[in-house]
Amino acid sequence: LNEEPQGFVCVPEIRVEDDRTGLDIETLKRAFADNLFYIQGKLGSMATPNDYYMALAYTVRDRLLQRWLNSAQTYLRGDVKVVCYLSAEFLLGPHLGNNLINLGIYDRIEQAITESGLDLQELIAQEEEPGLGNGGLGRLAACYIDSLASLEIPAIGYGIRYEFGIFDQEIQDGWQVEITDKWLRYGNPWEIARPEIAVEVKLGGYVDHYVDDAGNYRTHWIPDREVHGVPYDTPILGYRVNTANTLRLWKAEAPESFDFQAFNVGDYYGAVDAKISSENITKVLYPNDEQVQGKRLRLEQQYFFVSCSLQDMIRLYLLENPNLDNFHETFAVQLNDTHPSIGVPELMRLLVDEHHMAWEQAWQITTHTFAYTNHTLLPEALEKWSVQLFGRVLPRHLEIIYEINRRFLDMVRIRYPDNDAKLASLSLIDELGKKSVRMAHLACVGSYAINGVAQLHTELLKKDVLHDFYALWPEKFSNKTNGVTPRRWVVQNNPGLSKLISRKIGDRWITHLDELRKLEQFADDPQFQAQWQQVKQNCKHQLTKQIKERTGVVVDPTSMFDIQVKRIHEYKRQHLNALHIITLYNRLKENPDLDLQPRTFIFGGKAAPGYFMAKLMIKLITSVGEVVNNDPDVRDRLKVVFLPDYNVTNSQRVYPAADLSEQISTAGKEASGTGNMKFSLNGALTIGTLDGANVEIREEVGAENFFLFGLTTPEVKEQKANGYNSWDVYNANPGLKKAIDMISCGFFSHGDQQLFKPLLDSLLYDDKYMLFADYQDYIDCQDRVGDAFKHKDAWTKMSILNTARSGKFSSDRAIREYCQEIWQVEPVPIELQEYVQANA
Ligand code: B1N
Repeated sequence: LNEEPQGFVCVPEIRVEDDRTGLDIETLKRAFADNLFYIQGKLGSMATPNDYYMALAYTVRDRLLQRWLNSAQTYLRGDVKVVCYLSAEFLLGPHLGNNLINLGIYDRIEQAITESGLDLQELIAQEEEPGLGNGGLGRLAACYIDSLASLEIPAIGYGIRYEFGIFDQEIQDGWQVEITDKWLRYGNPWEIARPEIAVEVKLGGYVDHYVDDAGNYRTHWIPDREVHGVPYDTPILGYRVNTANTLRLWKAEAPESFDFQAFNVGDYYGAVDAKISSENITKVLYPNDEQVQGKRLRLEQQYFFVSCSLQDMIRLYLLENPNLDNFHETFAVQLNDTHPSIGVPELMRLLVDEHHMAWEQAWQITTHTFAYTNHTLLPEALEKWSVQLFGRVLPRHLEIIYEINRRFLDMVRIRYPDNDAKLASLSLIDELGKKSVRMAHLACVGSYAINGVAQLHTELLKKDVLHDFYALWPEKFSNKTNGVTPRRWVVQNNPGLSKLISRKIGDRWITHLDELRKLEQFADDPQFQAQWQQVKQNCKHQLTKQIKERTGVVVDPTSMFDIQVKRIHEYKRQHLNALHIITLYNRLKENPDLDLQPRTFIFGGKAAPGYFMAKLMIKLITSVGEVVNNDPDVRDRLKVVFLPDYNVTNSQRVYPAADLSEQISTAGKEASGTGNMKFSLNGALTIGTLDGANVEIREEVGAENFFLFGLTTPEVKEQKANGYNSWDVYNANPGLKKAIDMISCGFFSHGDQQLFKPLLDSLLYDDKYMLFADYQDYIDCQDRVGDAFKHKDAWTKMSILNTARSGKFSSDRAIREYCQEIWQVEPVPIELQEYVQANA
């Protein structure tokens, strides 16, 4: 035993685990070099920046694993309640920077990397972000899993591992062009595949009903297809805690048995086709934000990930319990919109058909398991599936839905005797026109809690879209105003501001965002104001550089940065913003010596590929930019920039640099918004309507620190009822008329009078989103913004107060409310034991 093999050096004071878990700089450097060699298979002389990134990512992942395994072991104890967040989208953004911050080793890694002769920022920039979501809804899921871990709540995020996430956007000739997002091209160091716990998912076919030998009614679903669901796990580390939860994303694969069967009958190509068609299910994210298309593959995606997830929960539960009687006491399952609402009949099927539970008991469990968050009131976003399609993909679930509906409507009949209208309006089945399943109704009936995502939105849900359900079960309804994680959206994306804040009030604000209030006392302090301005100015310089690199446009970093970044949608009204730009441009043309506050208008956002009007809005913005940016009369006082490929990575550079945040949707249309919160936290002032969470932001920061304009929700309704006519508004408002006429006569389109006609026609003859009704008020309000910006100190004070008073919009606050009022879960702190088992 004492004999040393030749050539090996034994250094007993260095234990094996130090290289994997150690946090001192020398260990980190050694681990990094080791991973470069043994995982990437590269020497420093041949390594690419991506090799270095991968080596660093694995170095960080090693340090997560210890926390992750400790967390998983703790949760397997029987008495822990676990939140399962079911979402078709998780818009995570890059992991590396975030994990360094949450682990608390950012500075050390920076030093280790620098001492290795490399640049940390460059390595961080190598990461392809997992863009597994469209916009706010998917990003909310990502913020919520960060907060769950940071609050030490046992949680699993369940979703889909799309091979292609949201497309990359290029701008060519002013138009959006979509490029496939091959985010997995160079591998994903953050995930671990778990093929050993794959599950089977059935699709299609028919249902057999029979009586078994013991006289029980049984159901047998004979599918025409089966798909394998393979979980890929990503650890989600909380901020400065040992909790590392799991994000479990499912990938569809062909089951080998199917290939084999086909092989036996000689149909090799048939088997290959079946394999391809199985794997299609998780190929690509549907790039539609708030617009459903009713496509079969989308239904298959939803069912696939929900079935995998519920089967996984049942498997975990049965590791510790003899039967499923108290399933709902271990799992609280949140439905992120109706996309996973097929979970209601699926849990019923699993309990009744597969585990032979009586319907009544299964229904008790199901309705004590699920809670449902609604994210939109837009009629075109409410999911409905044609009964015919539904029956073809999920024949057994259609039967179960009919049975749930039969029992539900019996109850409604007792509550509202002789009221066919009530039955029709509450039914899970829409019988008008093409019969369809209403997924929001299914979610309401199958859940014990229903919530909206901002106060106004929840009130509108109760008054309009879900009014009949509210009348039936008022106790199920509550509001949970959205929030964003201060780790990514302040600490990471705005280190300058974070350091300034922490110097003044300490760093507890990072986990207790309300403490930002302590900044209020410095809002008038000239020295603090100067530091505050300096931070903002630095951020604007950085964005200026980015803009130059990515668009070629040179902007003035001392001009007001007026920013609208979000999905492109008519209800979000980016074209109202464009009309303001044209109006200012016309003023300058009429009076070239006008004393106008210089502004840089920055837009970013993707349009759904099939949403022609949204794509035309992008073309309008870029076309206006082309004219304005190149007109010598403007003398650089106005610049218009369309930042291509707006995503999490790019957005992190945008929020810190904003002076003005554009939140200008038609009142009553934006459920909450979360970008509005990120801007305000980073010290931007908002120009906004009384819509979504804008209402609450204004309440918090104070009306005097918020630029309000526009119709209210009741006023929108009233004007529409009174025969609102945008044509009349256009004719009565010379400024508006001039702007519209210029677009119409081809001023921004090299004389082409047809190009923007569809957009203009919809404004002139319909104006569903009341742009013209809000135009003048918006312009007047913008004039007040321009004046206010001239007074630097007063503006800075408002900026400080916006940050100081935005603590409410932390996702930690939101998640605490969900935990206490919906999920009934408590924190479970994780003790860090060294993973000695591995060496034992
Ligand atoms: O959800 C966000 C809110 O802050 C936004 O106001 C809201 O617009 C957004 C179907 C959606 N609602 N509905 C969607 C996304 C994809 C899809 O296929 C609907 N997104 C929202 C977070 O609450």
